[in-house]
Amino acid sequence: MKVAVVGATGMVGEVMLKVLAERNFPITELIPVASERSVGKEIEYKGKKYKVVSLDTAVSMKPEIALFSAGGDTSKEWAPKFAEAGTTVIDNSSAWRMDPTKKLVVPEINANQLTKEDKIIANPNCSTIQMVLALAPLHKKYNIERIVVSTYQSITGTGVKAVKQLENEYAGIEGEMAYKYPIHRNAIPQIDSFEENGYTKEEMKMTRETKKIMSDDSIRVTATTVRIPTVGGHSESVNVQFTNDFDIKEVRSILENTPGVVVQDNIDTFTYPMPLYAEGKDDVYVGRIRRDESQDNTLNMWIVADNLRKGAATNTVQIAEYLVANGLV
Ligand code: A2P
Ligand code: 11C
Repeated sequence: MKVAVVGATGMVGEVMLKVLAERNFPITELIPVASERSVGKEIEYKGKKYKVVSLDTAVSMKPEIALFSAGGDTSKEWAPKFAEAGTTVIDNSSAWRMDPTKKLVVPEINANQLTKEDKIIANPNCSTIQMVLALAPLHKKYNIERIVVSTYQSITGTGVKAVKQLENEYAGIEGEMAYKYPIHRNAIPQIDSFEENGYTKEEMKMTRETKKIMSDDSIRVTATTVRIPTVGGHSESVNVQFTNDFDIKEVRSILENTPGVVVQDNIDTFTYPMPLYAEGKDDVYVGRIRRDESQDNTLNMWIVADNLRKGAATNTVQIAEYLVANGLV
């Protein structure tokens, strides 16, 4: 497979390269792509050096697959050009997610919707992926009516400039700010810009993308998304109300048998997921599983995953793996 990684010098792009190498993705030719300012720069893949090329050059090289993580504007403009050249694009930006002609895929849930005709495939938002991976099997069994989610999100979701801001704050150096406020010793209840309804874009992504991935518009979702000074992954407090009652042991067993989910839940040993320990891992960790005693058929849980891995790079690579395994590219 000839594979282009668009945004190869970025935070997610770098993890994409790492994940491709780790999983031994069948690459015959790697094409790292970034902005004009990075053309000619070298990146390393499996111990070999590769020169970064421009988007124009990459299109003309006609890769079979292009993994995109270079921002929404780049995706909007360039994904159709790759698709036109016969490349299948898997896009990690928000550009195509809610386009009704594009599939929004978490492989464990809905990769079976993919066909050869899908030339631009959307990868969901990180905070959505980890939540739906744990909720999809429970929805199948008990039918979700409503989700109330609050997030505690890693600064790596913002990119290198946020990591730099936190480092500067630790060191007491004044520098460029990724956020409107200090992030060290803080919690910022705003991720992305505000929409007219008073919710942030991140909150509305969790609402809209969840319905699309689960193919169920009747699921009601309300989210509050918060940035905290962590780096290992996003954490989520999820309260979910089902139509049907559940047995907590059965819930645990369903989650334990869900590919990609790892249950870390033992209050006797103080075992629960935390971003410090999720960092660098591909799994979605679930703990603090307990009945909401204030309301019927309602469950509380705590979900943690590395936002750069399953939340972005790993999910994208898994989509590519599915395409290859099923002869769709
Ligand atoms: P570059 O390193 O040349 O700026 P991050 O989200 O971590 O900032 O990374 C964004 C990635 O997307 C980088 O690899 C960046 O390349 C790339 N990128 C940003 N803007 C463009 C663009 N207009 N065309 C191609 N790649 C872009
Ligand atoms: C964050 N979820 O943590 C965002 C980053 O739509 O892919 C990813 C934004 C997106 O800030």
